[in-house]
Amino acid sequence: MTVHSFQEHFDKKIDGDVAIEPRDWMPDDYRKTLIRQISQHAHSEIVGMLPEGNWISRAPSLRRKAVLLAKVQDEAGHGLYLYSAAETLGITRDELYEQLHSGKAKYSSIFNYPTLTWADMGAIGWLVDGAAIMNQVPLCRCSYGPYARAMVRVCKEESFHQRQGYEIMLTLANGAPMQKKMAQDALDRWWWPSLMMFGPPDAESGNTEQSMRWRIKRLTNDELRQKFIDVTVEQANILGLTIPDKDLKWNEERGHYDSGAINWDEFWNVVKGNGPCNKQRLDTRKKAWADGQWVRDAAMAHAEKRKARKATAKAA
Ligand code: FAQ
Repeated sequence: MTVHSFQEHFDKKIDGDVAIEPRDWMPDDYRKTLIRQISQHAHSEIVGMLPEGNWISRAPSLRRKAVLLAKVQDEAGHGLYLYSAAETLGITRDELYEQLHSGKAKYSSIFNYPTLTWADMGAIGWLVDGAAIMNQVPLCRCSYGPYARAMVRVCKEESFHQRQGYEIMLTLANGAPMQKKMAQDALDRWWWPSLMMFGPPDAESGNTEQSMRWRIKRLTNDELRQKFIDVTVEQANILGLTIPDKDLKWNEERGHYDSGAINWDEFWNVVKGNGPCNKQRLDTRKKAWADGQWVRDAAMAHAEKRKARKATAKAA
């Protein structure tokens, strides 16, 4: 088969919605785009454990602590599925970690904001997991098989996360005036960064057009952001909380909410590493990696010893 016919075969599969699997031929740029997106996604799950991990020891009850602990563990699991999916494309786990630790690889902007009160656990579950689900449900139909399959399980778990967050918000919003104030304050701080999670506006998104053609992305950044706004406004109404956007208004003609302008300077500043917690988050990940060196050394020593013992037994 010539490269030309490999390409034709690949295009046919994409057009026919047949999944591309690790051993199939694929264009270099398709592989590169997938490694970039899946690894950014994996790093986001792992770094995303930090803002919530910060509150495990301060959860207001044993029940809340157990639920939060389980949620944060789930995020670690998501990171591991996603690193495994990226590895099927020919990159090693060590290379992926190196890219994160050196600052070469991106992770979601949202995790560079601080978690100041318990209500932030509610806001993250409700808004951040809510936005993640909105983005990830279409990824269950991504053209690359291992990524699409990982997303199915991730989305199921994210739904539980979203509900636990919403339930925290509901409890606070129906609690004492001070609790309701805390919930509103968390919404005020997390609303705009959550909208930024979907990425830059379509006109400025360098990857969307090609990723849509390859059926990696099924909806554009702006389409997903709009869907998220439309469902979340209704949820805020039920909570009796106010979305911090004075331009938010139902548009009968469009059948969608119109919303105010997003501060894209803030977004790019965070993406470039200058958000409130970028340095702290990366330092924590690098320290965790360095602190785990003895575990990796011990595992390697154990494996070497077993190998040597097996070789001796075979020779005897
Ligand atoms: N933050 O051309 P586009 C979660 C970058 S998981 C930082 O539009 P694309 C679970 C982008 O990489 C959250 N960087 O890019 C959880 C590109 O730069 P590059 C993560 C961003 O890939 C919940 C440049 O800007 N989810 O939350 C961001 O077509 C709670 C231009 O952008 C995923 O990763 C951003 N927000 O679309 C965990 C989902 N947005 O690489 C713990 C999978 C864009 O060219 C607790 N990823 N950039 O140098 C995607 O769907 C896509 O990659 C997008 C971006 C939509 C994020």
